[in-house]
Amino acid sequence: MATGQLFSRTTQALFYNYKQLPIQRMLDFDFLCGTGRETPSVAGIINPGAEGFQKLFFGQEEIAIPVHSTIEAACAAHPTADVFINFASYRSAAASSMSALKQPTIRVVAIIAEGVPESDTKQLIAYARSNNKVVIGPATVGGIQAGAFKIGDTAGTIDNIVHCKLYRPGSVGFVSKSGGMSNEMYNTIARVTDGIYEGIAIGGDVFPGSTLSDHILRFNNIPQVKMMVVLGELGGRDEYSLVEALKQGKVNKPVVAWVSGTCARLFKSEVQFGHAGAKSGGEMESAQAKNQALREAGAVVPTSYEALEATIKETFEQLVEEGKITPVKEVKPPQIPEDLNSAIKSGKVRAPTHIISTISDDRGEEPCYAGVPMSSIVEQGLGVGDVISLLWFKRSLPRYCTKFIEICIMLCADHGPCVSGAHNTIVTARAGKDLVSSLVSGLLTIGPRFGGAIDDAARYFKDAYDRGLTPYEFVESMKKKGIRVPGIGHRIKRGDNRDKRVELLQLFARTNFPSVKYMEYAVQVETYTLSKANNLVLNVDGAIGSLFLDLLAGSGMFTKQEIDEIVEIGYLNGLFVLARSIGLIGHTFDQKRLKQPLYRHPWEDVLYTK
Ligand code: Q5B
Repeated sequence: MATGQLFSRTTQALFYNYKQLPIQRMLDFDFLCGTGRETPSVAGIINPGAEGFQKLFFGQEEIAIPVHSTIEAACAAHPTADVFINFASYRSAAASSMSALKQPTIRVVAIIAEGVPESDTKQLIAYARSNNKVVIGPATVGGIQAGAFKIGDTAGTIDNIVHCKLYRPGSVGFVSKSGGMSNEMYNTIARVTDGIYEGIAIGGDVFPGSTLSDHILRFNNIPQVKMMVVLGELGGRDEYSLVEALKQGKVNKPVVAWVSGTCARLFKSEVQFGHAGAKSGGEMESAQAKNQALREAGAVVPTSYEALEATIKETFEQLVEEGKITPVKEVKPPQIPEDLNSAIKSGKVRAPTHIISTISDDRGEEPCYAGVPMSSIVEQGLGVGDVISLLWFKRSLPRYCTKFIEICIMLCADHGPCVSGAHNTIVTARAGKDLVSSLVSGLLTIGPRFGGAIDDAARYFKDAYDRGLTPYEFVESMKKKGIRVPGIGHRIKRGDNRDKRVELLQLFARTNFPSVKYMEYAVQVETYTLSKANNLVLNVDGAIGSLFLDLLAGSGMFTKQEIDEIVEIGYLNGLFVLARSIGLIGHTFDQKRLKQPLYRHPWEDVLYTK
């Protein structure tokens, strides 16, 4: 890199703290710079305590930028990345900047945070000076070398960067205290010259890591920089080191300078402007005194800020006339692909969605279930049966229907530790597995034999009833096909030891349902199967399956087509799955609470045979 150059088209930075937007803006700037900027300007991200990769765009491509948990690890992984862009808060900016300065690979540190303690900044400055390193900031937006490298949010949006022609180098070196004003000046300079070669905002603190004169002296050594523009501000004495440099003849290129804050004299008392350093102290620190001193030292100083643009223009045109500047040839920057989200927002494009959902919406003030806001569910005193009717059936069912759903859930919540589901859950919990593993291991046993016969019971009972089959014809036709009647039969319940749950459901339905024709049909089937074997009772699955058919058909809330669809899709096993989850969770807690050891089935209970 030539003397004075801080950055080049191959400069890469390490970015401290993951901030998606400024990093993406740096990468977008790289792309804007065209083919000269082939590598992304951010080599790695340091996100204390986290490691991995962050996906970002480099032009149209997505790239994965490595994330490191420490500054040391990042520097070791990216030895050619010599700029450290510090987006730490003011609390940790000094410590992290010092760590970065101590890394042999780091040459430039930019500190964005405002409010870094002055004593800490002084230590950073002392360390940087004695180790030949450069600090930009604190309290800075950063800097930019046009067409080569940009720090963080410098120069604002891509539109502004294009507007200010920062995608290619011009002939002007610019340095200011204020980051906000630097954006303004990039515009001004682009209007009246061939543009910026490099721009730096040193930051508004009392003790900036590098000074206006540091950068002017550096620009003076960069052959491509033909003239310089300085924007100082009242407060502090930084501008006087530039005055000294000018007086000593250390600067041999034209310097246009303005110190803002001349209005401070209109105030009766001392005035503190936005920056910590922008405070009108004694006369020497006034904008007027500094402007005068700069003028006397040889800088071109206009009579007001309003005249600054014309002064820059005149100076530039004179250099062109003298043949010292050949204005750069205009190039057309590449178009940055627009982000899909912003393009959609502005109505420029439309994109297909990947998911369609009709049961709930959480985008508003509160989630809605099938259009009913949660607060209304709570205010109306609705229960879990109503929530199920909204989320599964997408409608508010009459109270007797939702009560029936709730009774199903209560009655199926558990049936002791010996059934398939509970057994699996208990074994899993005792194997030291977590709640979800124990729960799903139990749930996975729900199927055609255990608890998951409700849908098939509804399908077969409906088909047989609707086709007018007698119970005899129905059961025998099933037997011929070799299919066990779903909803019939139980391991422990008998004709003389009925399932209480079935009786309770039947009682509720007989009292509340307008019609129980499917249930009565199931009872007739049971009468016939019981004549064959005493365990072939209507079981809880069969009772729920047949009664839900009555609910669907009798409530007047579903069309025939909807009922067929519900039966076809198979909604009703969901009732058992939901209910039994309650019990399986209970069994998991029970085993854990009892600190039960690993389960091993006894040899005596296994028939070993050939
Ligand atoms: N046979 C439930 O069988 C069980 C027949 C049948 C015609 C039938 C069996 C069955 C249909 C599926 C069903 C839900 C496997 C049950 C539940 C939840 C639970 C569980 C709990 C809880 C029981 C003996 C003879 C054989 C068979 C014949 C049996 N079932 N014929 N239709 N449905 N049902 N499942 O006792 O001539 O001797 O060869 O598959 O509805 O899971 O509490 O435990 O809350 O957790 O093992 O209530 O009925 O009878 O297999 O020895 O058969 O009866 O063909 O005839 P078993 P098997 P044959 S509720």
